[in-house]
Amino acid sequence: MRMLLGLGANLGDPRHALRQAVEAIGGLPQTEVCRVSAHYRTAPVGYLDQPPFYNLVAEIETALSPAAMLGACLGIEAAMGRERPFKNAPRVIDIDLLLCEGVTLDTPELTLPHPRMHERAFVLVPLAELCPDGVWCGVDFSAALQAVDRSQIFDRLDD
Ligand code: PH2
Ligand code: MG
Ligand code: MG
Repeated sequence: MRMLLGLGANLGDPRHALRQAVEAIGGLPQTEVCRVSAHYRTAPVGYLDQPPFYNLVAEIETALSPAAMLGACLGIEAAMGRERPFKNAPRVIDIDLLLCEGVTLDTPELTLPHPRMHERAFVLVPLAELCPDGVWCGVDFSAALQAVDRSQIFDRLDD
């Protein structure tokens, strides 16, 4: 199954953490990383008193279910030292499932498509690099892309 993941980090060496996390995702069973956006330096959303984030979006192909992939991503976060002191707190790494091909889901653990992806420049701008027409596996986010506030994106850096 094709999936889109959103990664973010703003503690320690965030760009190294992004690379390390992508590598770990590629090392999961029956999982291949197909495409990865550049790194984007972005304004924090939600809780503002923290350093800028680095964000990327990755497209993967996996035989894992969405629930299994969520568990695996939480495992990678934990192994990398992720702590959760409060909502939207600074973090060494965050790995979110954005879209899973053909899947809509609303459980306490996981909602797909990701409920806030359409309002987040730090997701939409890297995603547009992979899907310039604003459509991914039949999911159309082109209207959100038109409306995106690019002032929230400070820099694009090659990984
Ligand atoms: N993640 C959040 C909340 N705010 N802001 C930026 N710029 N990047 C993120 O990845 C991010 C955020 C919740 O996970
Ligand atoms: Mg997140
Ligand atoms: Mg998360």
